[in-house]
Amino acid sequence: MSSEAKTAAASSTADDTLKRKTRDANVISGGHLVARALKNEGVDTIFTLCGGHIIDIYDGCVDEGIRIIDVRHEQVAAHAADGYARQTGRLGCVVTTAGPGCTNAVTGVATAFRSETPMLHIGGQGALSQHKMGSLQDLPHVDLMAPITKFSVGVPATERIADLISMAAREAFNGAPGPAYLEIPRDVLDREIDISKAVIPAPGRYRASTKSIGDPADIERLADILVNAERPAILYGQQVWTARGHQEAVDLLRGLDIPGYFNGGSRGLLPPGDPHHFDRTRTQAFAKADVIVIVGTPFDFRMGYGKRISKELTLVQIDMDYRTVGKNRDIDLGLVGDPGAILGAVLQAASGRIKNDARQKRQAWMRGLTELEAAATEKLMPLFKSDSSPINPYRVAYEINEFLADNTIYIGDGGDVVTISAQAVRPRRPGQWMDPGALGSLGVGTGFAIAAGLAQPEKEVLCYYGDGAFAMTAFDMETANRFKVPYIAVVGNNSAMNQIRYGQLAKYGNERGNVGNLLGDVPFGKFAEMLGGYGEEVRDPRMIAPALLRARESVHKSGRCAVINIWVDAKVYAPGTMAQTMYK
Ligand SMILES: Cc1ncc(C[n+]2csc(CCOP(=O)(O)OP(=O)(O)O)c2C)c(N)n1
Ligand SMILES: [Mg+2]
Repeated sequence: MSSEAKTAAASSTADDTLKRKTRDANVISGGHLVARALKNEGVDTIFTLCGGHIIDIYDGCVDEGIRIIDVRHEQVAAHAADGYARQTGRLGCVVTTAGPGCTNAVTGVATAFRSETPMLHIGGQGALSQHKMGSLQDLPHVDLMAPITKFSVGVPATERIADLISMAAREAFNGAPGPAYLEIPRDVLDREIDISKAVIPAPGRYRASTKSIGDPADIERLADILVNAERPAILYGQQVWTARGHQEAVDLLRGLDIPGYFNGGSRGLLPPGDPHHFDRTRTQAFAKADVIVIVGTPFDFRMGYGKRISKELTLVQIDMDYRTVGKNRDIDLGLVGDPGAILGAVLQAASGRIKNDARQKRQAWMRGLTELEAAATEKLMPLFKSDSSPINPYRVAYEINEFLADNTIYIGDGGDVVTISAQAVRPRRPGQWMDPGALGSLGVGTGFAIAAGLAQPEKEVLCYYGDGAFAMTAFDMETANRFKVPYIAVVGNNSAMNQIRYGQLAKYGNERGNVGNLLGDVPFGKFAEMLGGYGEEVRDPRMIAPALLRARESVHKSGRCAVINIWVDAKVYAPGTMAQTMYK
């Protein structure tokens, strides 16, 4: 009798793997197959919170040398897997137990879905042999995860585990990336089989290049459009960074003299002060441009669904997802493929055709926009330098930007204070801006910070939280300390869910507007101290900069997170909040 048959015969449900675990090299358990397949896919770290349904995966990870980062809440594990993928460019991986382990991770997976992050969620499930009998933590996970993933599948047999992981990885990188979910029942995971029966796609041999450029004729058309353009502008979105097309994106701006605008993870593609970097004049540029190219960001609420873009210009859209091009807004030319590959090919096609008269006009257009940028910055300066008390959140944003080092990864997690910070904070390098993206999820910060620290140990990590957002996931600051990836946390504390409160006050007045949005005054600096780190309360705007420096020093010296809790004026709101643009 083969060991596989013996195993199957011996167990009607999942017996304890560790008791039976054979060391026969020809035999492998489901959890070890998971680890083998993850290793083959280039996954070196999993984010998880333990549960009896998934422990054999940990045992496999120990054998394969895969790092296990265990957190205190599965939401953080999922955000961290997302953040790790954003930072490494590889497949992120979160492993949760059945039932509540999965439901707790939903927000993180959904965030990755709307942000188009390639990641794999592996979830436990009760044994197949107890299917529908009411086993512990049983839920229809595959149905639950289907609408927020690109691929949601149950693994029916141990033999197929590695094969289905390779399928999930392909799905995660298909077109615009996104999350995939695999449910593995406990008996499927714990079972041991002859390794010869397992389907294990060979590393490097089950995925093709994603660098497609679409229709070559459209590359030529776009090159023609751009060399003839006199007032072009390009907006780069999250996908440009996700697909690591940043060098080609920058080369195109420089090669043709086109002003660049950046949103989401593409912030930081060019350093502030670079002649092709623009961030305060998008509305003016889009109003006067003759050509606009939108790369890797949909016409969603952040773009007013494309409706604010003038009809009198040539609009080009490049996206990794065929379904996104032309959605919500008619376009003149659409290209589908890898942003970097397409932009590189366009520059190459354009190189021989550059016309000096058009280029000179583009340079003049850029000079004009540069002047407008400077004027817009000047206009903000009184707010940035405000000495008022309570502290103006614009001042906090300004001080944080002044404080950023060349290698600081900036994470924003909160409502209004973080929205305001986007007007001041300019990351110095690609990949150094992280935000939740279109799902707008509060609570991403802690998981992102842990992931950034693990993926980029030589970089500094700073997360700016609202007080509402901070309290959602802050307990995993302990995880950051435990795994020696301390970061600087700054809380803009207005003791409220202020971004929502604004709309309530505007709509229902002072009497009825403060309902369900006021929070207590919490000295969050003490939270860092409780975890063995440095904490400080700041009420004087002049004390922000020195407090940030003390935080940096303490994180360095103690290896523990620091929290600078800055008490800010609850009466100051971001312009978008006051115009309620997110709902328009
Ligand atoms: C998980 C989640 N719950 C609720 C919301 C709705 N929401 C958006 S902003 C906001 C207020 C956030 O408060 P805080 O983090 O303190 O930032 P503030 O607006 O006060 O600066 C809320 C509740 C959300 N985006 N995400
Ligand atoms: Mg708040």
